[in-house]
Formats: sequence, C-alpha cells, structure tokens
Amino acid sequence: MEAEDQSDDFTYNSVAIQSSEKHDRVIIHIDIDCFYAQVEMILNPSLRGKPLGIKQKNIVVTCNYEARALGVEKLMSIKTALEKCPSLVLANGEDLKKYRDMSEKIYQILQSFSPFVEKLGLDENFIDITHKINKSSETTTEVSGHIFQNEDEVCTCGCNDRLKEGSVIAQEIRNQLKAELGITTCAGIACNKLLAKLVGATHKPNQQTTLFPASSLKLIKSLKHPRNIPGIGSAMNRKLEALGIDTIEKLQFTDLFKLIEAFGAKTANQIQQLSFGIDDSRVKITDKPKSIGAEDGFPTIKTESEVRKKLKCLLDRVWELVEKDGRRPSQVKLTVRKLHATNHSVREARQTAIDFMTGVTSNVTIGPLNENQEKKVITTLMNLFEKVVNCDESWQVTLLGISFSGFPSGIESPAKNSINKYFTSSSRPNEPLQPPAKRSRFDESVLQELPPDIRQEVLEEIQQLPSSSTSQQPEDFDCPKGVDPQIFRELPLEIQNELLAEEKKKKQILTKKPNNLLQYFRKV
Ligand code: DCP
Ligand code: MG
Repeated sequence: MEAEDQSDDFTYNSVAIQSSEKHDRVIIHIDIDCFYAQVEMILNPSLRGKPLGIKQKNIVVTCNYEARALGVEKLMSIKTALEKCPSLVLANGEDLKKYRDMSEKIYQILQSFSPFVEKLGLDENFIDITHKINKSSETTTEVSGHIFQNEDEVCTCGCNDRLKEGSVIAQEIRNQLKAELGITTCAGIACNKLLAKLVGATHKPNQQTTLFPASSLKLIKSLKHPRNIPGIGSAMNRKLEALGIDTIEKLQFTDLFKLIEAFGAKTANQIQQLSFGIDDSRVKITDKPKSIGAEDGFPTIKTESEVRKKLKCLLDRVWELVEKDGRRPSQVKLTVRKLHATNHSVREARQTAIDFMTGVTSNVTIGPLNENQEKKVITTLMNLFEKVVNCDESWQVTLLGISFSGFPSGIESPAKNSINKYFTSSSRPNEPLQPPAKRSRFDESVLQELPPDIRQEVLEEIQQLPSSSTSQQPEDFDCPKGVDPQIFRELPLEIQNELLAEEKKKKQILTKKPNNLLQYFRKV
C-alpha cells in the first residue's frame, strides 16, 4: 500500500518488499529518559531541578532535560558544556554499577508484563506483547499518548486496534516503572522493532507515541539520511555514499543487485527492507550472559606483588557482578596484555576450573567470597599468570582481566529473570505440543494458551536455552558432529566453545533463518 504512492521508479524490488510486510505484532520500545542523570537524581534528590551533566573523562555522556534546555548536549565536552551552561552541576558517571542495578530492576518489571523482553544496552528494551492483545476481549477505542501523524487510512488487518490496545499496555508499563522505581521513560508502539524504536523518539521526555502502519513510510522518510536508520553504521554509510545513496528514497529504489554487489545478498535485502520500515526480526529474550568479567588497563606493572594487588581489586569488582547474577561459576579465565621490548603488546588468556566452592550446591544463591575462597581464587589466577608470563625474565603487563564462566543452566540456576517463571510448574505430561523431554519442566498449559506462531517462537527459545544439567559436562552435552565425544571432553573449554560456536554457525546457515537482524540494534 505505502510503496504505491512513492514514485514512478516503482521497481520489482519494492513489490517484493511490500509483499513481505506484515502488521501482526505489537512491539513496545522503552527508552529511559536521560538515563544516568535520572539515576543520579533518584539517588540524590537535591539534584532535581538543577541542570545536571554526567561526566566520564572529559565528556558529558548525558545530561538532564534542564541542562538540555540550556544548550548542553549529550557527548559534549565538559569545557563546551560549562561554556554553554556555567551553572551545570557535574556528577561522575564512571562507576556503572548503579546504572546496571537500575537497568536490571527495570528489566524485571518489564518481564512481569511479557516473557518476550529484549534488553538493548542498559537503557532500552523491546517488549513483544502480541500474545496479550490477542487474548484480550476488551476493545480499546482510544490511543494512550500521541499518534504519529495519524492517517485516516485504516489497514484492514486490524492492526490499528491492536496497536491502540498496545498503547494502553505501554502506559501501564510506564506507570509501573514510575511508581516502583521513580523512573520516567519514553515508549514507542508499533508493529515491528525498528518502527517502535524510531517512533518512541518522536516525543521526549516522559511520553509515548503509537505508529499506525499507514504512517510508517512517513516516519522512515523523516529520518532523511540512511545513516539515521538503526543498523546502518558509519562503515555501511560510507559505502552507501560511495554508491551515491544519500537519501532514504534512493536506498528504497536502488536496484537490489547493485546493493548485493556492495554488501552481499543478506545485508542488501536487510537494509533495503529497513528503508521501507520493514523489520521481521523478533524480540529475542535476553538470556543470562555466558561469562561475567572485567578488565583493567594501566601504564605498566612489573612485579608479581603488583599483579596480585590488581587482581584482588578486580576480583572484588567481578565477584560483585557474579553474586548479583546468582549462578555459581565453574571456570575462571585470566587475560593478560604483555608489553614486549619492541613496544608492541599481545593479549593472552588462560582458563581453568575452579573448585573453591566445592560442596555448595548449584541451587544455592552464592554470596560474598570468604577470605579462604578469595585466597584460592587469587592463587589460581597467579598460577594462570605464570603460564602466560615467564616470571624468571623481566616482563611488563598493561592489562589484567578476570572472567568467570561455566555457569549452570538458565533453567535450574537461581536466575531471577529467565523465561522459566512463565513456564516452570509441576509438569503435565503428554500434552500434544510438548517441548522435548529434557525441557519437560516447562508448563505446557501456558504454551497451549499462546497463539500458534508465538508458541513456535517460545519452543525455539526454549531449545536455545542451555541444558538443565548442572554438571560441568552433562551427559547429553553438545558435541560437534563428527568429533569423538571422548576427545572433545578432553579439549580445553575455550577450544570446545570455539568448536561449538562453529557448529552453531553451520547449523544457522543450513536452517537459513530469515531476517535475523538482531545485531543491528546492538549498542556498544
Ligand atoms: N551513554 C554513554 N556513552 C555514550 C552514549 C550513552 O555512557 N556514548 C550512556 C549515558 C546515557 C545512557 O547511556 O544516560 C543511555 O543513552 P541514551 O542515548 O538513551 O541517552 P539518555 O537516556 O541519557 O537520554 P535520552 O533521554 O535522550 O534517552
Ligand atoms: Mg535514554
């Protein structure tokens, strides 16, 4: 419908693109207003009402809306910001812990509305609430919040009504975030992730906007330049400019084969679809990380006692994150950056099993390390260090990193925010559409209530969760095809992971999942 009034250049490409457009989902994108600044104001209410900037090194990474009204912008240098706004109050934002904590609390509230929540960086989330809309018997007549350039044209598929209902749920979510955490947010409500993210940014702060599909091309075109489409980064933009593509319209109507030559078939298709506001990528449930760690860089360290001291500080920091995560690690990895005489540096990492928590069962939430445990970890790390650095000769290191991994599965671990809570219960066996046996802890009755396409997605999601066995190498552990399991077991964990990752890649190529655009939204 939308492409028809575009131009006389209407091509085969746009017919193909148009025919793949669907409006059957309701996606909410939530973005926290001036995130770091809000956290600081919540922790210290005396900052409220004053222009506030959050500094990291010599940059204002964000600022509250009072500061924005006085000319301060995100990512401005401190010097310029103070020139623009001499009354600017600066708070140090280098310790991310408080922001991570708030982000985690927000994520948990969002999860109480839908199991389909995808976290994007610390301050953005996508929530797929399609299944809630389909189940609801209420009819909503009013949109909550703004409508992006409302058109009279109403799509016949019923999407407008679904999106209206979505806007009411978005309002409930935002109200709850405000009531429980005191945090204000913006929301975008649309039928895909791309459009939800874009439309949410049209009214800020503390507002929400719904996009009906009839206006999606208007929204996309308002971005003007392809570089403003999430997922089109600077490298891709340079290539597009080299092809003379410097407007959204040009990207829409460039011959697909020209794009394929420059980007390959997959990316070419993806970016052209995005230029029409089409994005079939699904909201991917954010799972717990496979490893938790931190690194610290410094000018140089030349003695073992300095290394020990640095490792102790790093361990404190990393263990706090492990504790918060709640799962018990079984592996620890040390990363070292060595500085050679020629002045070039090389990173090396070594990993080993850790047994300092022997006796603690996997379903006990872990706590702080006691003195003895801490000693054991540091000794293990120092042993790894000696494998990387020959301490009999002179050496210099400029970075140390600690990372824990080998966590038990998401299903039985004390993970707070996993999809489990929607699906774990006393199991009712032999329902028609059962997840495989090893996932039998999932409550099939909940699955049965979901619409078929969502059910399929959930089943896929469940399949992707790690195995529920808590032993380090469970009996049914994954082993790449054609590799002797016995030999595989003997390999270092890193090599095992590498082989498994390769195997996974191969499988993905074979199953050719379409439109898997997950990476394009990722923030650094
Ligand atoms: N951030 C950062 N470094 C960057 C960009 C962002 O540290 N280069 C941090 C600070 C922000 C947070 O990430 O508070 C979220 O980034 P946003 O771009 O969403 O900005 P804000 O949430 O601060 O403001 P807005 O109200 O515009 O969303
Ligand atoms: Mg934000």
